[in-house]
Amino acid sequence: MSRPSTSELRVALVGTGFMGRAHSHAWRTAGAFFDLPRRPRLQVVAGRDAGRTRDLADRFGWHEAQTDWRAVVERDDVDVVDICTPGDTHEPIALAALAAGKHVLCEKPLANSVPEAERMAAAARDARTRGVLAMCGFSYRRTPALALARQLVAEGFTGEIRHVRAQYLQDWLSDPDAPLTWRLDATRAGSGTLGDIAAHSVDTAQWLTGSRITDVSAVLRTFVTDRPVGGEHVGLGGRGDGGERGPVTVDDAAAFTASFDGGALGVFEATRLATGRRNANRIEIDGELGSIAFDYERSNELEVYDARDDARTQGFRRVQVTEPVHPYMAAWWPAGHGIGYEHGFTHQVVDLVQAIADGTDPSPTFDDALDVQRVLHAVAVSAADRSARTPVARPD
Ligand code: SOE
Repeated sequence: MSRPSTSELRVALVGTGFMGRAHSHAWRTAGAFFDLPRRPRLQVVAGRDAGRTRDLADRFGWHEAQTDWRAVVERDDVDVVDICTPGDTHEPIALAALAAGKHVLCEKPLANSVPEAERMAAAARDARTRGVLAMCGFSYRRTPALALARQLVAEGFTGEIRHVRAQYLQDWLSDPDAPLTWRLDATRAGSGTLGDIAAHSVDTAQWLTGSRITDVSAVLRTFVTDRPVGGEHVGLGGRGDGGERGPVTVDDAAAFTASFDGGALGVFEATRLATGRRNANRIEIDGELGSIAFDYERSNELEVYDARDDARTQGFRRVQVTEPVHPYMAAWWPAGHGIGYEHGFTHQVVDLVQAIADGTDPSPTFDDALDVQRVLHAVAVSAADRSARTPVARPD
C-alpha cells in the first residue's frame, strides 16, 4: 500500500449500484474542478459481487476492489467511508465506520426506521466529540438552483412562508411488468416512494424554509401489488420475463398534507407511477412577499416572483442558474453552460471535504436526517391509521 501524503483524504466506497457510480464520479471529479483543502484518493471500493466491484474500480479508478465491507471500514489507510448500499445495511456499516474513527457519508434515507436512525445519529454525535463527522446524502441540496432558492429564502425574498407545495414524480414503475428490485422490498428498502423520493421533498422543504413539519395527514397506495421476479433491468425499471411474480411490499405512491412550525401549510405528493414524469422533483414556496418554484426536469432554472415588482410588469421570472454568481457554478463552465444530475453529488463531496478540513458540521447531519425519518414515520402511521392528523413524534 502506498504512503499517503498528508493532504490526501482516503475514501472507501461501499456499494456498486446507481449511487455507487454517482458517488465514484463525484470523488473522482471534485478535486479537478474545485480547489479542495484535501485531495480525495479513491482508495478502495467494496461490493458483494466481485466482478461488478472490480468493473466499477477499473472504470472509476478505485485503487482496490473488495467484497467484504467489514474488512474495509476499519483499515488504517481509510479516512472516509461512503455508504451507497440499500437502507437495511446503512446502520451496521455506519456504526462500524464511526467506531473505527472514519468520517461517514451515508446515502438517503438515513435508515429504514426511526430506531435505526436514532442509533446512527447517537453514534454520530458521539463521534463528533472525537472530531469525526457524519453527513447524509440528500444531494439535491447541492443543485445550484435549490441552493440559490435557499439563499433567497434566508435573505427574506419570500417573507413569511404560507405554502409549501412539493411533488416528486417518477414513472419507472408505470409498467406493471417492470421487475421486482430491492427498492420494492420492504425488508431492504424500508418503504417505497416514502423513503426513496418523498424523503428528498421533506428534507428540501424543511431545509429551504428553515422550519420543521409538526404534523401530517397521509395516504399511501400500492397500485401494482406483484411484479415479475426475473427480467431485464433497464435503469431503475425494465421489463419482466413473463415468469414467476412476487409481492411488492412497499408503497407506490404517497400523498400528505403537513403543518410547519413556521406556520406554513404543506402539500406533498410522491409517486413512481406518474407516466411521463421521469424525475420531476418539484417544490414551490409561496410567501407574503414572493414565490419560488423549482422543477428538477428543468434543473438549471429557478422561477421567482417578487410581489414588490411594479404591478404593471409583475410575473414569474425564469432565472437561468448557470452564472458564476450562483452557488457552485463558478467552478464549472463559462456563463450559460448548464450542469446535470451528477454535479449535485460532486458538490456534496466538495462540501464534505471542506467540512472535514474545517472541522465543522456537514449539512445535513445525521440528526437532520433523523428528523426527516421521523416525519416519514408519522406519514406511515397516519396512512395506516387513516387518522386526520398525526403529530411528528420528537423527544422534548
Ligand atoms: C430512485 O427513485 C432514485 O434513484 C432515488 O433513489 C434518488 O435518490 C433520486 O435522486 C433519483 O431517483
